[in-house]
Amino acid sequence: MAQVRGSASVTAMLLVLCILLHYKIAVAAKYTVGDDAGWHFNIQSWPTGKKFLANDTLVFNYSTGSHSVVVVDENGFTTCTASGQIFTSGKDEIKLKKGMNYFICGVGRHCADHGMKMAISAA
Ligand SMILES: *[C@@H]1O[C@H](CO)[C@@H](O)[C@H](O)[C@H]1NC(C)=O
Ligand SMILES: *[C@@H]1O[C@H](CO)[C@@H](O)[C@H](O)[C@H]1NC(C)=O
Ligand SMILES: [Cu+2]
Repeated sequence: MAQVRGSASVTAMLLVLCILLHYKIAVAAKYTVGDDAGWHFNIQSWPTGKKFLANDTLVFNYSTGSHSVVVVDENGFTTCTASGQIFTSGKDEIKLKKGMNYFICGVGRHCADHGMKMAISAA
């Protein structure tokens, strides 16, 4: 009898674990761009090796006025043309869309001269 109850609770635990894992996979993640260093010069390689999903949120952390975040298209990314939705709060939260997402800094020549640009592919 104890044997049966034991295996029943193991089954129940496995079931809960499966549900939790499934839930975790379905829930969108939040990333601070550049980790502790924040949104800074030469950020281009920060996304390398990370797996992003549509609806994940990026937090761009920087001191207000030093930088900005402009959501651009591929051309804006390539040519460092800051035309698109601009964020300037220093704590900007932007949700990734499925496919390619491009971000550049709109301040001075940070994009062109300091690699302050980032391309992220979200599955
Ligand atoms: C992202 O969020 C939108 C709106 O909440 C939802 O319709 C869509 O299915 C989500 N996409 C993914 C891949 O989770
Ligand atoms: C944002 O950056 C500031 C310093 O610039 C730092 O103190 C703070 O911990 C950062 N916040 C996050 C969530 O990384
Ligand atoms: Cu900048």
